[in-house]
Amino acid sequence: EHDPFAFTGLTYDDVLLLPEETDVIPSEVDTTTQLTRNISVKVPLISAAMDTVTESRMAIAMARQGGLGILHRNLSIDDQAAMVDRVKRSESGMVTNPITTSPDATVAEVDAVCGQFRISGLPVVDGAGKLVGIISNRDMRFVPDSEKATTKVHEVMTSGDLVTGHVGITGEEAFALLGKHRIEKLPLVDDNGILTGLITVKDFDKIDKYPDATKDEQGRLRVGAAIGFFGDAFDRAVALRDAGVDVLVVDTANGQSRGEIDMIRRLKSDPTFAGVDIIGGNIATREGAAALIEAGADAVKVGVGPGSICTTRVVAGVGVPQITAIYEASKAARGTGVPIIADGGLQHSGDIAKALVAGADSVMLGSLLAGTDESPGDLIFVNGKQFKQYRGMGSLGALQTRGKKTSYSRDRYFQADVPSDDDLIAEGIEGKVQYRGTVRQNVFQLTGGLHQSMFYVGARTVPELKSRGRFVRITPAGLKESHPHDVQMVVEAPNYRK
Ligand code: RVP
Repeated sequence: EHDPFAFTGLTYDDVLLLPEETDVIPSEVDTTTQLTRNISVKVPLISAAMDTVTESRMAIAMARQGGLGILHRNLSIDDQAAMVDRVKRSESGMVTNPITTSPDATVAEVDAVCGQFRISGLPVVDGAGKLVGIISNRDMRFVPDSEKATTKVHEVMTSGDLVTGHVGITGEEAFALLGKHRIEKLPLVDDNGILTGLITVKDFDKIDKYPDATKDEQGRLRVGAAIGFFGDAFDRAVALRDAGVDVLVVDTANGQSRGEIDMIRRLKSDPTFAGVDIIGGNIATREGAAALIEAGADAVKVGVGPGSICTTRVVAGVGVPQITAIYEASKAARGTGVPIIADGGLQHSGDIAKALVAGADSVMLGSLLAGTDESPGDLIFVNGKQFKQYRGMGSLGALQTRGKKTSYSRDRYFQADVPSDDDLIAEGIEGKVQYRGTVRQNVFQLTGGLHQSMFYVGARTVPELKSRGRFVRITPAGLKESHPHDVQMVVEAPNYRK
C-alpha cells in the first residue's frame, strides 16, 4: 500500500545523546572506523568533493590528520589526476616512481618542478634511467636568477661520491645512511645503477609528526576522488586509477539513478579496478542504500538536501532530514559489511557522534572545512573579518560554463543535456564562511568533541558508541536551551560558533 506520509524525519538539532554510565575518559578512546569495505581510518572525518573544499592541499592535510579527502570533479580529467598524483607523492616510506630531471635540463625548469610538488630537489638520470647525480636547493642557491634559464643541471648537480641505497633497503638502514652522511635524500638503485626509488628524511619526520595518517600499503597517503557517470566519466575513472587513487566516489545528487547504478556495476565488474574501493551516493532512504549495496558499492554515502549550501529541499521539495536518512540507510547496510558515510548538515562537533549513533561509520564535511587554510581560494576581507568562499556544486557558479569550455558539475544534477547557462536549475547557493585556521586545529577540535561524546556514552570504540548510544528527541525549547542563552558571548570559543 502506498502511504504518502510514511514517517517523520528528524535531524541533528532534533536529538541529543543520553548520558550513560561510564568508566571511559576522553583521552583514551579510539575513533578508528571503517570508511569502506577495505579501508579504515583513525579519524572518521572526510572532506567533501567540492571545488571550494577539496583539492590536493586539503586531501594531504586530511589524510595526515587520520581522515581522508575526496578530490572534487569540477575540473578536467588531467587536472584531477594530477592532484591524485600530488597527494600520492607527498609523503611515504619510499617514492617508487620519483620525479626526476635530466643533466641537460635547466635550473629554472628544476625550480619550477620543485615548486609545483613542494619538494627540495630531484635525482638526475640519463636517457636510460641511470642515476647520474642529484640536484637540490643547496646546489641551486648560488645560481643568480638571471642565469637560471641558461644554467644546465649537470653544471651544478652533486655527482661525485653519491650516497645511494640498494633496492629492498629497510627503513632503518635507510634512516641510518641518511644520518651517517647528513643528507636529506637517498636515491635507490639496482645492480645496473638504474634509479628505482627515493627515500627522503622528510618522510621519517612525518611519520613522527602524523601518527594517525591514513596510508596505503606502501606508506603513501590515501586519497579519494569523485567521478560522475556521464560522457567520459569512465575515462576519468581510468585516469584516476592510473594515478593511484585509493577510493572513487560516484558522486551524484540522486544515487538511486540508472546512470549511477550502471557506473558502480561497471567499475565493480572490471578487474582493473579491483584495488580501488567504490563509494556510491547520495541516497536518503533504505531502498536507496539497498540499491547501491546491490550494485556492489564498498560504502554508501547518505544525504539529500542537508548541506549548508544546498537548496534541493526547497527547489525540488525533495530530501530526508539527515538523522532519519542515516538511520534508514543503515538498516539496509546492517550485516552486509558496507559502511555508511553521513554527508552534509554537520554544524558542530557534537553532530559527529549523533551521526555515528544514528548508523553512520564516518561523516563528510563541507562548511566545517571550507574556511581553513587548506581549502582552495583566497581569504576575503569583509569589515575587517576574514572569510573564504564556499559554494554548492549545484550552485549557478559551479554549473555554468561561462569562461570555461564545460562544467563538469552539471551531471551531478542530471543537467548535462541543458544547452545554455540560462536554462540551468540551480540546487545550491554561493557564499562565504568565516576563516577558521588550519585543518589540523579544526580536526583536533572536532575529534576532541567526539572523544567527549564517547566519554559521556561510555564507549571506548566507535562500534561501542554505535551500540550503546541512545537518543532523546527534543523540542525547539530544548534546542534553545542547548545553545548558550541569556548571555552575550565576549570571548570567541575555539569550538563554538552560532
Ligand atoms: P555541509 O557540510 O553541510 O556544508 O554539506 C556538504 C555537502 O553538501 C557535500 O558533501 C555535498 O554532498 C552537498 N552539496 C554540495 N553541493 C551541493 C549543492 O549545491 N546542492 N550540495
